Amino acid sequence: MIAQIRRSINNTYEAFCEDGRPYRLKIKGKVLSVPRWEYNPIAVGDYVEFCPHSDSEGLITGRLERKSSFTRFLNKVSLNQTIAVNMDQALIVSSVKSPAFHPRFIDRAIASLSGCDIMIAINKTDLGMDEEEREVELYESLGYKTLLISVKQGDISALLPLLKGKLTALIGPSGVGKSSLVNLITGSSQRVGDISDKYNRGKHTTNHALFLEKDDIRLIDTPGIREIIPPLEEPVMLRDAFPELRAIDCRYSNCLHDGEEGCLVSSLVESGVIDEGRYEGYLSMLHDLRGIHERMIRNKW
Ligand SMILES: Nc1nc2c(ncn2[C@@H]2O[C@H](COP(=O)(O)OP(=O)(O)OP(=O)(O)O)[C@@H](O)[C@H]2O)c(=O)[nH]1
Ligand SMILES: [Mg+2]
Ligand SMILES: [Zn+2]
Repeated sequence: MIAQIRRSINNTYEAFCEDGRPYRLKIKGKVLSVPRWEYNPIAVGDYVEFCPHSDSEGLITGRLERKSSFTRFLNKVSLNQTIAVNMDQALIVSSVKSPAFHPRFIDRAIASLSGCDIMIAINKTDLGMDEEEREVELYESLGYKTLLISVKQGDISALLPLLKGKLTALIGPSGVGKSSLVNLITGSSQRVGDISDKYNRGKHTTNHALFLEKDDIRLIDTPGIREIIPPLEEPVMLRDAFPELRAIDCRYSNCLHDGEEGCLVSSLVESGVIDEGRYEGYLSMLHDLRGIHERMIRNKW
């Protein structure tokens, strides 16, 4: 039988079967063959094969191929952690003022997504917007659908039609209002948290990913992430997460735009065609990725 994972807690997975019946599933020993660089074999959104041993419990025997994923590198264990999979689209949620708008987080989230469309929502517009507007225009010009919303004021009408008929993963730092948005849309009552006075950050209220739905809107709420390191992969894949860097026609098609001879990037950054903040964010991620690769080789991983 096949079921889709809705939530995972302590190696127990809540899933819904094709006929809508809920099951609690566990993984049997080491039967799942997953790449050794994966931290968690099963993520919310996964379709799994399982053997039922009652009408509500069973053992997972396999994982079906994923069409999309949100995965980051988990530094403390040096493995890729997958947070949500099989979504049609990701909604990267950011806020203004509290917590402050953080475009470099958005870039890192984009680089950690694959196989799905990406939209960006700027929440808490009731707190007022000023210098953030320029950044929002930048993402629009790069081809990302960008929405200004205020969950507090119930102002999400531009967003709602874009969620219909789709599975959408909500991704963003702690405290930007992901769970508040999910509650508003689905009528659920997940816990929402305060913003710390000292750090102007959320308090990591949601602690695991969760699948919720209302009518034909299906959502995956995820825990706020402080630090995203894109997953361990080829550096050129990181470059390709930046549409403006992917499009540069340098002498070598695999040019990483990091000081290579004949690379065109520096003149494009200087003339303002490419946003300097995004480019520097890219270099910082490239640097992270190279450091991780070197550490892996040194440790004969
Ligand atoms: N001013 C304002 N506050 C909002 C808005 N939306 C949510 N909040 C508040 O922001 C705080 C954090 O909201 P949450 O929904 O818990 O944020 P989250 O993104 O789920 O946070 P984590 O679960 O920690 O990742 C709460 O105090 C909400 O009431 C909004 O549109 N405007
Ligand atoms: Mg939350
Ligand atoms: Zn180049």
